[in-house]
Amino acid sequence: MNRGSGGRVETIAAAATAPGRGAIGIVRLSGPQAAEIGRRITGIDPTPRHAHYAHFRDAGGGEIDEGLVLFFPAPHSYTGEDMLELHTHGNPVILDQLVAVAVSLGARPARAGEFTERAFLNGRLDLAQAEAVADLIGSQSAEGARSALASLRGEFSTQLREVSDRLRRLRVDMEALLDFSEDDIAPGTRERQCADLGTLGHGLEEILANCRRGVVLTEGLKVVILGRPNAGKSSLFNRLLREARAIVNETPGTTRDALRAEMQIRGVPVSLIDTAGLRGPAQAGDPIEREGMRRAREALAWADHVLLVVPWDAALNEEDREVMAGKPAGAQITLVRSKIDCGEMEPSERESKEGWEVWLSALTGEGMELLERRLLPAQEQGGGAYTARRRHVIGLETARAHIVEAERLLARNAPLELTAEQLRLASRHLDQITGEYTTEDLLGDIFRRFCIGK
Ligand SMILES: Nc1nc2c(ncn2[C@@H]2O[C@H](COP(=O)(O)OP(=O)(O)OP(=O)(O)O)[C@@H](O)[C@H]2O)c(=O)[nH]1
Ligand SMILES: [Mg+2]
Repeated sequence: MNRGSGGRVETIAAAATAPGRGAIGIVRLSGPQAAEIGRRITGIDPTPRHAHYAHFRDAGGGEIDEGLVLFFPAPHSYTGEDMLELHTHGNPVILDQLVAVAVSLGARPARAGEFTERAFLNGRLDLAQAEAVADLIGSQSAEGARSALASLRGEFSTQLREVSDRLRRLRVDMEALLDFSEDDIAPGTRERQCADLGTLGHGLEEILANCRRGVVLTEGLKVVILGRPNAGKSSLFNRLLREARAIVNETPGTTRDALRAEMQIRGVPVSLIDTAGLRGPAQAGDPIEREGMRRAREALAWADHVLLVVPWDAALNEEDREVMAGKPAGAQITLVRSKIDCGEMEPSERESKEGWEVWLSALTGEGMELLERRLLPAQEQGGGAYTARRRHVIGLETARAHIVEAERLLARNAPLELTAEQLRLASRHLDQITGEYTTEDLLGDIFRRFCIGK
């Protein structure tokens, strides 16, 4: 990817500072010709990592600007290649001219994210760290920036590698047993391995919780309210917003459109959507209602967190199961057992076989703080927060599912090959997060979202 058609590593150039005017603007070059191009522009043979004052000239000797030139030889540079920085006055016209001169001398304009991509390809950063660079630049709050820095320093990657290493060791142990007959395996071995898997699963669970918080810090939270007609969806929407935005009425099918509102929970931006539900009272009778259902379905596909509202005294129905099955990968779901004031029940939070439940009343407001905490768990003091992406959450969830399956197989005395295969798959999904195992598509997807010069 670094190479031109001749297989040679190309030298790339781009303005590294934000577009617009400022006191200082920086053009960066990376690649084998960086030093030579720098010499042609400045007439200076720079000492590594020293700032030199220089005049910057075009190929015909015309002066463009004056400023500083810095040289960072490979491998101790951001990209791991020879890098050169030209610090000039922060005018886009000057920066464009300098990039053009560099290009006339053999460099090519860098693609979006290409500096960071090279840093990854040269082993300076792993993939999660490279993503943290973008998060650190893009973060909108001090907490967001802090957690991006933690990821950039590798705290997230280290935790992942620990789990991945333990998985690998367990798999090696297991594969070593394949050569023995069942009678030769020491008693208690399976039990011990089962327990080890359980511990691993818990470790992963913790990383996953941190990751979810990280995604929310980076991207905000998208919450979608679904449930049968009259379940109390709009009442819940209004209560969360603390204003009577949606119409509430005892007639089933009151809400026909999807309503979106923006709010904050403890400083984190939350987009909240109230819907008509997936089925509606007349079941796709009139076209307006049908459109409402379609919009509800669309909202479901977009959710980070689904609030499935079911009156406290009702059993789950087919529509509820449809919502559960339609939840996007990586999203969470909370079963809101509504209208508890009607049954004079206490607000509570519990885990059932259907998942997490919060029992509340949108009418009285009882239990709402439980729901808010469920949507956005409080950050423990000094708890290891780091930024994360949706793809990390999906990777971790998939890895966890393979570990759960491995545990199940082990407990049922299934052939060890099958268990070992589940562990191999779990490792692979973890390795995809740090980029130890990766594909061109994934890399393109990640780095093309950076801006030029990063
Ligand atoms: N007692 C009590 N009534 C509630 C509560 N929440 C909603 N209701 C009532 O239940 C009825 C339906 O409430 P909505 O919030 O409109 O329900 P919905 O799910 O949005 O209904 P549709 O939009 O028609 O699908 C209204 O009469 C509300 O006043 C609650 O917590 N307690
Ligand atoms: Mg409604």
